[in-house]
Amino acid sequence: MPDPFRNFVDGSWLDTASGATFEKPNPARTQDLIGHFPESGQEDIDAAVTAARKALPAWSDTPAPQRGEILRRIGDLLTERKQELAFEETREMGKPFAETCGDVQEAIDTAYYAASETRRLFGRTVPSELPDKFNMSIRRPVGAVGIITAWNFPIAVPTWKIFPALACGNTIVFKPSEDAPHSGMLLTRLFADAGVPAGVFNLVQGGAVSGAALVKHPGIDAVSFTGSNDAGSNIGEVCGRLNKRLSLEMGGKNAQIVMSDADLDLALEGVLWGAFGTTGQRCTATSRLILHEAIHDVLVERLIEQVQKLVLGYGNDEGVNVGPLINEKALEKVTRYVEIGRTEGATLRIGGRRATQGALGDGFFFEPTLFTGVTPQMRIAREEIFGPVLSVLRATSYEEAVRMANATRYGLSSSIYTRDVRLAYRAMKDIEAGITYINGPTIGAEAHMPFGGVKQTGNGHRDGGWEVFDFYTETKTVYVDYSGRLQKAQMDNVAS
Ligand code: UN1
Repeated sequence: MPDPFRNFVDGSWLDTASGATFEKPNPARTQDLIGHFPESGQEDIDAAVTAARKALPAWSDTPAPQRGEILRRIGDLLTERKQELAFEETREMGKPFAETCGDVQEAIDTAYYAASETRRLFGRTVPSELPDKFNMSIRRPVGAVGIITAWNFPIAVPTWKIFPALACGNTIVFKPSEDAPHSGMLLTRLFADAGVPAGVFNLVQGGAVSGAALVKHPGIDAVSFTGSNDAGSNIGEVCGRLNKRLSLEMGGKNAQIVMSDADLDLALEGVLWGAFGTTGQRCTATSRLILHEAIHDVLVERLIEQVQKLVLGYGNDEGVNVGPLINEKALEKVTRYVEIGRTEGATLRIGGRRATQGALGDGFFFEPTLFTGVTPQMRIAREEIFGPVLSVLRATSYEEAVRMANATRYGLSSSIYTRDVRLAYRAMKDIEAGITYINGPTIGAEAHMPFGGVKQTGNGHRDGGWEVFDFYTETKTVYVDYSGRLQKAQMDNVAS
């Protein structure tokens, strides 16, 4: 029998009050049912938030380095269970085993990084205007935090949020995506085994209704969300009304630019990985390739050759490069966008259909797809598809390439391949994105670097890196007057 697929509240595995559940299949072999998972309602969310609030005083009073010790144990357990977690993650969400190993590794890196930061949660000391007075800022936890994440990095992305939140002394209610509930559950079991005290971390499973109940719950002080722009904007409205701190990490339409002087072998490898890794289902996936006209045709031909060689299949099988899409809805969406591309007048060069040969027919597989002749006005050049569809645009100059790259409402990741150091430095400032890679693909963010986007990708916060610790702490400004008398700032220190 697999582990009970329940919520985890106040240190116990619980069924929902209503008994409602949802099913989760393996997207590569839809007859393989991962399990039935709880569909949480208001009562379940209430219980989880109550537990998180109850656990808050003791956890926030625990010395930060002791919280760090628990994070280190979590890192050790993730390391021990890496293979098992990766296998189950692939079974649940489809990307190849090597990629899910990378996903777990990202969580391991984040655990050790957050653990080390618990010895470094710096405040500041600043001179006072007045004599015998000491000014400083210290960090306090924000409180009980609601964390809602997507399914495509079901181990790494939750931990980008959970580990720094715990390091800073917050307690958590976590709602994973309903497309990756098992990974959320396995992660939770590991936290419990590492000695996270009861109530400090709570898991509630479910879909949009559970998520909405969590976001608007008065006991939740801050929300961190990774997912679609539609869901994120709704969450933003609610948090705006309720004055809750909110971090949003949403869509992307990331471009790789290749200039005429680029190392073409490197650029080719980069775009293959950036566009078709994770079946294009990363918010950082390369969905536009902007080629300088001098190398356009040769690179497109070479790319088509390589795309033909990609092996589709169940990610836990040897030799598979590209897994399935996550569900039927994703399949419909990607199919629709291929139709849109055709209607808009782009040229479909390869792919464009559901893949159904042999065993692929049992899953949500889609052929890696390439459009050329794409112009910046086309919807396939502007809208997030979240699948293995790459739109190729032709540019006559660096300036035009950058204009094309910026012609989208998103601004997450970006890349330029060039050997010209001047262009590389210009691109760092000219491309409107939270992340720019020079001579690397648009994917591959590291755990200890800030991660996030500009424009409609986010709302100004960053996951990962040192900046995330600002999101999970409130600044408390402290004045210590040791003069023994009343000193009036702005009056006692300035001659009339
Ligand atoms: C995401 O797609 O939500 O940089 C995260 C990358 C990964 C993380 C992607 N390390 O592509």
